[in-house]
Amino acid sequence: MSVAIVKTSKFLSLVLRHRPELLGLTLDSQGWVSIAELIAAAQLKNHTLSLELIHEVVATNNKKRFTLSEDGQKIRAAQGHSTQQVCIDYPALKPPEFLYHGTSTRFVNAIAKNGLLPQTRHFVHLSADEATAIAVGKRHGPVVVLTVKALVMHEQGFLFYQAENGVWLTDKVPAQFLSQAAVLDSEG
Ligand code: HQG
Repeated sequence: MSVAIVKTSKFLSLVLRHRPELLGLTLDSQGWVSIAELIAAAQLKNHTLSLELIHEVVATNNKKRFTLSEDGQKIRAAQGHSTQQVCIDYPALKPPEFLYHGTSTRFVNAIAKNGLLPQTRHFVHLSADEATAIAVGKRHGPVVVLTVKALVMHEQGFLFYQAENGVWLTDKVPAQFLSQAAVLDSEG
């Protein structure tokens, strides 16, 4: 993947998930912003952004981080938001029996005590498979994969959502629904 694509993907993550105000942009409550406005706002701050570049990032992104609106006029981050401008109404779904969360060994004690919390993001992010959870956890250091008893939680009234890129979301996971699936070192 080209340097320009990776750079643009990181820039779009920053603006569409965390700091739209850096470009003077306002996202709507569902996270959408007009692509034309985004390009113009970026240009004012000397960031090169074009429709072609945006389309290439959306199409090639390994995690499908960005979604275009049906009419192609708007873009949003599929998940991962921290900005208070956004509160996406994801449809609630019945989860599979188990979901997975990859994290660092250094967070394990706090998670055993307090459960999984969204921290700076709007939701706790969960993966459908262990391999993905390992990749997510590795970003933070030596990995622990936690198994979440998602269906039991659902039966007890906890809500689960799935972003359009397949990432599962929930508000919190109390510790009693967690168990340790695997421990790997950060190279593992
Ligand atoms: C940990 C990436 C202490 C949690 C990924 C995680 C994902 C606690 C860290 C998406 C805790 C937050 C999200 C508690 C949770 N005490 N630590 N009670 N509860 N934590 O990055 O899930 O590449 O905000 O385990 O692929 O790692 O950006 O969340 O380690 O889908 O597209 O606090 O971001 O996607 O870290 O990753 P993050 P995450 P992108």
